[in-house]
Order: sequence, then structure tokens, then C-alpha cells
Amino acid sequence: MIQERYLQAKEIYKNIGIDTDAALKTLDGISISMHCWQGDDVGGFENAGALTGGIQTTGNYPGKARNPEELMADIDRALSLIPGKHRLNLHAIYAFYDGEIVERDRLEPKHFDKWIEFAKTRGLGIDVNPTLFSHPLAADGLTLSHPDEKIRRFWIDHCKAMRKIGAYIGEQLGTTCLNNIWIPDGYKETPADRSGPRARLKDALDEILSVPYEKKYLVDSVESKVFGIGVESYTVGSHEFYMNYAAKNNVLCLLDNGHFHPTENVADKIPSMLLFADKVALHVTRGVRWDSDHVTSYNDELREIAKEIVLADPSRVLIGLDYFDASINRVAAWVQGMRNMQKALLAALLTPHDQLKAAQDAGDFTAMFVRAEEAKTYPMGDVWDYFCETHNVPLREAWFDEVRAYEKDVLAERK
Ligand code: RNT
Ligand code: ZN
Repeated sequence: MIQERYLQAKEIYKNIGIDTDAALKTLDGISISMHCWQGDDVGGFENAGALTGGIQTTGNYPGKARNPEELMADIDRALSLIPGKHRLNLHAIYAFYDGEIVERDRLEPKHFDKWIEFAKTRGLGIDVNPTLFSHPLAADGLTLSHPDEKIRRFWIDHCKAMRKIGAYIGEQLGTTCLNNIWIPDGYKETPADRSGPRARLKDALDEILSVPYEKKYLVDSVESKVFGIGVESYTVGSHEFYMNYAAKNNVLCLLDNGHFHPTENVADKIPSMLLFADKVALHVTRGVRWDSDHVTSYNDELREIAKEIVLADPSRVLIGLDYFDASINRVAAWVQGMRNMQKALLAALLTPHDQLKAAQDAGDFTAMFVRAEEAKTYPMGDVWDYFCETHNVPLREAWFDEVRAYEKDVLAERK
């Protein structure tokens, strides 16, 4: 049945010049970095206390992972319902401390050995992020740009430690680890000095990145932001700051689509960045009115981002998800968000871009519009179902039955 429907869809797509087998092969090769922090509302294992840094989870859906074992079990459950081979995105606060908490500037590769083992046995890659929030030394919202040298030192050393860990992970797993630096630094009030904090951030990054690692094991990215809660008037790590920093220092820019003004479109930024850089990294999220970090939905914004990834060449875009919804089942949030990202990529792979581009270049905007609109209701669902079936994951909403069962048997027991 699924196979038959796939074969019919294949014929239909052939009429507009699309090879569905090739599209599925490409989709199969795209790994998405699944963010561990959706599993426990960005809590981590450090007992750091409240989430700070101008980001917020809302909701208190029961069953949140309380320790590494539970988080790993939940990740396993999620991954079993998502087709393809992916990556795991870890934050520093998810280190394995084995009893004694290690300060963040003292973290070592060994604190991630259990994650490496976890990833190895499942064929996953790993990406890392230093955690520059939810910590007493970030209590005033400043880290790498802090005027106090001692505080800056702590965070510089933390970032250096995470780069060393990332390189070790990349080597162990044989797949390049992305180390992404995001800092919450900013001011609630209009600052008297906009330049000083940025100059300090620049120096801090220079020091952090001065330690060389083999590019095949570690690459670095810097993530900009327009504003955070409580720091509405000024963000040290703005887009212009990082875009220039990245270009001059040969590191990647990471674009989080929640981090721009709501009418700005990250899809539009991807091809511009890629004219000047080999690669760009993404945090894909769904901002509702602000950087709310709702679960990625299969909407226009996501489809346009996916379109640019596909048009650029998927190997040039490092895709990571970044959202933290605590108001719905967290495993479902992972699965639906990942599957939506994949569906958006598939939609892009099944779009007759050559025809559309030709129409654009010929100035035939009627044809460009009509063809793009008609392609939207082609039988992509049949191709997606076939992809799921050949990857042994449940079709359509059947995956949700399994999450419900897991909720009943496992999550509900976590009181
Ligand atoms: C915050 C940034 C950052 C975090 C994660 C937890 O606005 O998007 O990427 O969400 O590092
Ligand atoms: Zn982000």
C-alpha cells in the first residue's frame, strides 16, 4: 500500500522533473542536531537552580527527566520515532559529574565520556555548547563581556574547556563537533557605553579561539541575538558584531531564527552568508511574537529555511534545533519538531527549483508563482510515509501512540 502510493507519487513528481528516489537519498544524508535541553527545560545535571540569561521555559508538563539516565532514556524514545541518523546537541551543564560537581572552568573530556559512549552505540554525532547562564557568576547577566576581569576569566576558561572537550568528542566519534558560543550579555537600560563591552567580548573570543584544533574534529560558531528578557535595551553579541567577527576570524555564524526582529527572515540570510562563508550553522525554532522557543512547526518560515538549505547544498548548513516547551510532552516535542524539520526539507527537495528559477530569470513571475503554489499540494505525504516506513519508524501520528504509552509507563512514574 505505502509502496504503491509511493510509486504513484514518484510518477507524478517525475512530470515536474523531480526524482523522488534522489530526494529521499538526500534527505537520508541530512543529520539534524537534536538539542538535549528540550528534555528537562534547560535544567542540566549541575543543580544550577533557576534558568537565567534572558531565556525562559514556560509550563510544567509532568514527567521531565530528572537525571542523566532519564534524559538518555527519553532521547532514545524520541530517536526511535524519528527517521534517519542524527546528532545530539549537548550543553556543558549536561556533563557527568559522578558525585562531585566540577566547576565549569574545570570541565574535562572525561566528563563527557558517558555521552560519547551513548552516541557511539547509536551512531550519533555530538555537538557542544558552553553554558554561560544559570550560574552565580552570570547572575548580573554579564559573562565574556563582564567589566570584572576575574569573572571574564572564569567564562573564558569555561569556553576553552568546552572547545577541548568538543575536539575530543569529534575525534572519538569521527565526526566534526560544532562548539557554539552564545552569551546572554546585555543591559536592561540604554547603556552609556556600547563599545566597551563589545571590545571585551572581542578580546575574550580571541583568547578562546586562539587554541588551534583540527577542523575535522572541531568547528566553532558564534550565535547572535537581538534581545533577551531583562536585557531589552542592548545585546553585546549582536548580529553585526558576530557577523564581522566570524568573517575576520574564520569561524561560523550561527543564526537562530528566534533572534531577529520578527519580520526578518533567516531564510533570506542563509544564501547571503554562504556567498562569503563555507558554512553557516542554524538554531531552528519557532518564535511566537518574540523569541518564545515554541516547537518547530511545519509552517512557511520553516519551509523557506529548508528551501534555502536545499538550494545551497545541505552539507553547507549545520542544522540544530533550539526550543524548550515545557507545556507539552517533552518527548513529543522532540519528535514532532525533528519530523517537521525533515518534512520541510523533503518539501524543498520535492520542489521544481530549476523550473522556478528559470521562470524568475525569464521575468515570468506568473509562472513562478503558479508552479510554486501548485507544487505545494503534490503528494508529498506519500513520499514521507515511504521514507518513514523504510526507516522503520511509525507512520504519521502512529508515533504519538508510542509516546503516549511511554508517558503512561515511564513519565507518569516520575513524581
Ligand atoms: C538563547 C539561545 C541559545 C539557547 C541554548 C540553550 O536565546 O538561543 O542558543 O537557547 O543555548
Ligand atoms: Zn539558539
